[in-house]
Amino acid sequence: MSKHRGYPSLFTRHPTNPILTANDWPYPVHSVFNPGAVRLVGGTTLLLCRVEDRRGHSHLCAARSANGIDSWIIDESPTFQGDPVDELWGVEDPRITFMEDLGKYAVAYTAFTKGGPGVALALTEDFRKFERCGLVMQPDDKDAALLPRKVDGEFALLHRPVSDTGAHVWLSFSPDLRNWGSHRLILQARKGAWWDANKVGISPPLIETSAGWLMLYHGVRTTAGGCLYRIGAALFALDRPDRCLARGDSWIFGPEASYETIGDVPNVTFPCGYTVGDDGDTLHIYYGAADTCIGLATGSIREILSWLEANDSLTSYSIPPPHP
Ligand code: BMA
Repeated sequence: MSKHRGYPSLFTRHPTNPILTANDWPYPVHSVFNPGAVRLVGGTTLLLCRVEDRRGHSHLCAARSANGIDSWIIDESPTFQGDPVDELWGVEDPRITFMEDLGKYAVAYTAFTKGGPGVALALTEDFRKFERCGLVMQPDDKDAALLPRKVDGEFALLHRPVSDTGAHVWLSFSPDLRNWGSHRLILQARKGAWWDANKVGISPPLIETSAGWLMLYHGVRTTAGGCLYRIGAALFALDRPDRCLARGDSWIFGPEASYETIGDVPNVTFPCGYTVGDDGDTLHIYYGAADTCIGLATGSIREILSWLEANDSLTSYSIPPPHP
């Protein structure tokens, strides 16, 4: 494993990054970033990209590639647009989960409503036709993803509501994907000088491993020069996804390359999707860089888990107690 400033590099940027930019789009767009990702049956990688137009409104557009790196086939027009009334300022930051019981993909996304950003869900089998579930978490709430199967008979949704106490990751449960309750605080933003003080949110959906659900989450550091969006790791129990087993002390991926440090919003690395290679270990994260373009970085699930074990900081902040 290579090192950067003495720290292990858990992710390697693809040499052709950024792999997708606005210039690749078949119709006029301002920027493309924060894609959800999935490997379809047959191996094709599908990215559901957030695409921003010159009004500042976003829609989602699908790009497909056999190798997940290049030769993308991009839909000729927007794939999924905001509902003109309920999502009038657009749809952002999709996270895709294949729902084992439903045999469908669920897309959790940020719906920009008149009341601010909230969490909405849609189901699809082919990323061409969508069944909208509408807003499931009212504003201010974003950074949502479903778990692929029910926990104790209920669907489980990670999301990030904002309150006076900060922006933390919550887990909520539903019998039908529409009515949500049994809310649990599962990952708190730290305080003070920490890289993930005050504001955290999941990045891609949780990654199932033999050790537990691996969460890659973003932490936001507010500085005099603007916000820094970096990625850290935590682990949750497979049968009790509200129970945090480990949390890394430092970030493991952050803005360094010029396309990550320069753009509409500088110093942002924001993955919303991942795929896993045929070996079951190679992890590809697809991320928005500086809210402008899309990068690909590759790591090893095994190495991230070993790093987490060696750099676990659970003792240095307060974890919410597991539910009885
Ligand atoms: C977050 C989200 C992301 C965005 C990031 C940096 O709050 O809105 O869509 O990439 O800010 O601007």
